[in-house]
Amino acid sequence: PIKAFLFDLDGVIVDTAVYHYQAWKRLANELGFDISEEFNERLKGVSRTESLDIILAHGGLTLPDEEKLELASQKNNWYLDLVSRMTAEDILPGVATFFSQVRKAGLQTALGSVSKNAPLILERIGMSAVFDAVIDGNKISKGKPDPEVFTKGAAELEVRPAECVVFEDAVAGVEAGKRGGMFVVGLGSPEVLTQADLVAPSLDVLTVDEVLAKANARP
Ligand code: G16
Ligand code: MG
Repeated sequence: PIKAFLFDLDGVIVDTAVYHYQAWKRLANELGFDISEEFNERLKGVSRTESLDIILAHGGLTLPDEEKLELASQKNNWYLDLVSRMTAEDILPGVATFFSQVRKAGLQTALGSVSKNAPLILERIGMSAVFDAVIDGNKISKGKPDPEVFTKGAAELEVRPAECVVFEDAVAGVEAGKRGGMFVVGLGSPEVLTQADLVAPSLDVLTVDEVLAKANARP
């Protein structure tokens, strides 16, 4: 049976995905090209350095490592500027209700984010003490779609992957959960999150009982 829920941060708990997109778009524009919202799907759940590589390839640019480091830190500064203005009001609709159901159901929780800024964001939105385990970009060596961020979460909670449900909004994150051997709830569009076991537009329209029923019925 399912014992733990593992949550992605950006796009699941808060909509920082929009801030990442704004900051990357600004960087691309300064480099003389543009990125679309559709292109941005490829960046979701992907680490900062890998995201930059994908963007530079898109713009047809090859740059030396020092310059790439500078661009990545430039992007992060713009991003942090947006994050610093966040409050509990930025928590996505349905999250609070969903977490109270999670607690009532006696499930364990972990955060599984490849963001190095995850602890700061949790603090800004007042959710630092909510998770039983926090796995973020500072604790992992491989970003999504590698399953490391979720398998480490399961290990810290002392549960098996088959006892976990992952909540993800990104293609790379859904793949990470599936490769980790977990039941994956995709939050977004079924056309995009094709690998997910269950897809819903957001946590707002899901109940813990419904997720548990579907995940526990998995063959
Ligand atoms: C998030 C975002 C990605 C971002 C990555 C690294 O992952 O979805 O777009 O590139 O973190 O973030 P940072 O630059 O803050 O270290 P997740 O796993 O929370 O969706
Ligand atoms: Mg995400």
